[in-house]
Amino acid sequence: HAAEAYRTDLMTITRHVLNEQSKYPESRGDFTILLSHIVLGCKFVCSAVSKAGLAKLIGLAGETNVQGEEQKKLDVLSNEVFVKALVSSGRTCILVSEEDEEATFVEPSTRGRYIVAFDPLDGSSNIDCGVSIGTIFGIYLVKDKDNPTLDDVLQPGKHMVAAGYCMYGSSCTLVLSTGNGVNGFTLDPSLGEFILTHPDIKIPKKGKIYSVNEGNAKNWDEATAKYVENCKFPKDGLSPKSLRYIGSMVADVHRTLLYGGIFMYPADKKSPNGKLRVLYEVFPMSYLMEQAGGQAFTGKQRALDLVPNKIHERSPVFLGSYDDVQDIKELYAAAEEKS
Ligand code: P6P
Repeated sequence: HAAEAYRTDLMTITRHVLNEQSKYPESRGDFTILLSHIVLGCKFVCSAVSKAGLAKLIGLAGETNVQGEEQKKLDVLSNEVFVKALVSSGRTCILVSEEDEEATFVEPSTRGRYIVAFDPLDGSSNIDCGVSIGTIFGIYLVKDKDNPTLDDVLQPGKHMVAAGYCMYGSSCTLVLSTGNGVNGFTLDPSLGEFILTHPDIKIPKKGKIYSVNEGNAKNWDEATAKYVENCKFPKDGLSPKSLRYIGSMVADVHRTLLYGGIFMYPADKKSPNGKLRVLYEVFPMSYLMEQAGGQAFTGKQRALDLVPNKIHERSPVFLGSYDDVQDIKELYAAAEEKS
């Protein structure tokens, strides 16, 4: 009966969010409408990414199509789809995209109260070899929708009202938090709906996996080097951790969220602020980790306390299982005391 009930009581992402929003009597359904447009963008990208390999096979990608137009790169195409979907939702007033140098201020006539910072297709360099890639987004509320300014965007991540990612892999999985925990939805292509498949995700308190690009080891600072050393040669006789590094943030973070462990993109001598972008990579993933019972650290402070000065600012990040991140926080604190 449970299986039958499950099949007939379809908990779609829209229904799930409506249930959550009903807890706020003042909510006017704006967030639900905004989310439905983000979901539309994810469905488009899921479809385009799954064809990308095929397109390359039949020689479409990078060539001119039947109208003689240059086939757009998938990340550019995805960005255009998300920007158009978000503007047409009538619920946004500022958009920050990894693909656009400047923030987009929506026309007053179609402006809403939400700010969306997003990476439309993170890890897109991995498309050609079939590695999972993803869309990452963070959502803020504007202070005064009649006078939106960049200050509304340059806010600490703890002011976000929602964050999520959609991973385009063996299946299309959307992981979302609106501040009451984390839920995962999987696209059922036969319905064209995201169905709740991972309710109330909690990250294990401690994990057995560390995830970092060891190729940068030469340039790491002392605390990171010490932490990775402890993962490989544990002092307390515990077994070493496994190294898993896909090189696509959404895939590495999704595995960390479900299996536990730590994902790191540390600062190094070459890039003192690391590589990952604050507004649409570090903040959304840090928000999700905290909502799932984990934590996120920049090497200096709680990631969500960081106040960005520029919309494409970078920050080092260590995120994942609470205890694993705590271990590296203690190593940074000790290094701080010595300095
Ligand atoms: P590296 C992909 O290019 C990306 O932005 C993230 O998705 C990923 O975590 C990171 O860069 C990988 O960077 O330097 O290890 O190749």
